[in-house]
Amino acid sequence: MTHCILIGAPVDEGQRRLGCLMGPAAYRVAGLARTLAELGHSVEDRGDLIPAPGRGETCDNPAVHHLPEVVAWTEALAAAATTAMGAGLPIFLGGDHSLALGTLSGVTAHAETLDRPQFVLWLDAHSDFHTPLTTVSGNLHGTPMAYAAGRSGFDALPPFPAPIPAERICMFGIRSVDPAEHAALLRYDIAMNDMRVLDERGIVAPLREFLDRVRAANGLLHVSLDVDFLDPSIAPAVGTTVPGGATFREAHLVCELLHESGLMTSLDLVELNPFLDDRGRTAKLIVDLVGSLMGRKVFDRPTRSF
Ligand code: HAR
Ligand code: MN
Ligand code: MN
Ligand code: MN
Repeated sequence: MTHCILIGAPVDEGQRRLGCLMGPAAYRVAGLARTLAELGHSVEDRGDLIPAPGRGETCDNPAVHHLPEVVAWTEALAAAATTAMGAGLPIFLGGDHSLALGTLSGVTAHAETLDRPQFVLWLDAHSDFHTPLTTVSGNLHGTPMAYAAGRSGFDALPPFPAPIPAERICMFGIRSVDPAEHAALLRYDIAMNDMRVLDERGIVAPLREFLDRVRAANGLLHVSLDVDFLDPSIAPAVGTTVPGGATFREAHLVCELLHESGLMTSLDLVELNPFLDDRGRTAKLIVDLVGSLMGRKVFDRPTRSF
C-alpha cells in the first residue's frame, strides 16, 4: 500500500499551444484517484498549485517566452515536491513538461537530505535537452532534462540542487532530437534508448539494465511520463505528436516492470492536452498506465502451492 499524493500543475507556459492547463482536471475526470484507491492505495489530492507572480526574469535568447512564469512554477513545484516526498509518492498532474524543472529540483533536493542518489527515467519522444540559450522554438518544455543534468545557461532559474550525473539518467522512446540537443548529448553518457534501440532490443532488457543500476545504488527513481512517448495512434491528445512511438502493450509493460521493481518514488504525467483528445481516450489511457505502474495485473494469483 502506497500513500499517493496528487499535485495538480496546470502549467502551459512552457509551450505555445493552449489546453495543457486542463490536464489535471482531465486526469481527475478520468478516475485517477478511484483507480489508485481500487488498487488498495491511499490517495490524497492536494489540488492544483498556484505559482507566485512572475518577477520579470529575462535571458539572451529572444525566442524564449514566458520565462518569469516558468521560473515561478519551478519554485512552487520544487517546494511542493520536496514536501510531498517526505509524506508519500507524489504524482504530478501536468501541465506541460516544463513542470519537470520544478519536480526534478524538489525530488533531488529531498534525495540529498537522505544522502541517496536520484535517478530519472525519461519516457518521451523528445530528449528535452535544450537550455534557454539553445532552444530554437523558445519553448521551455524542451529544457528540463538539461537543467537536471547540470547544463549551463539556466541563469534565470535557481541553481539545480545537485546536478544528476549522466549514469543516473535513462531516456526511453526518443525519436525527436534537435541538432543543438544532439551535440550536447554527445558529451553526456546518458543511456539513450531511442526507438531504434527499442525496436532492436525490445523494451525489457534496456529497462531492466537501468532498474538494476537504481537498485544496486539504493537510489530514488523519478519517472517522467510525457504523453508523446506513446504512439499518436493511441494517444492523440498532445501538441507535439511524433510517429513511431510506444505501443499500448509496450507502454503497459514498462509500467508493469516499474511496479515489479518497487523502485519508483515520484511520477510526472505531462503534456496531456485534453482539448485535442478524442472523448477522453488519452486521459483514460494514462490513468490505465498509472494503474499498471501501481500494481494492476492482468492475472494475479496469490502465491500458493498445489
Ligand atoms: N525539441 C523541440 C523544441 O525544443 C521540441 C520539444 C518538445 N518537447 C515536448 N516535450 N513536447 O518533450 O522545441
Ligand atoms: Mn498562461
Ligand atoms: Mn517532454
Ligand atoms: Mn515530448
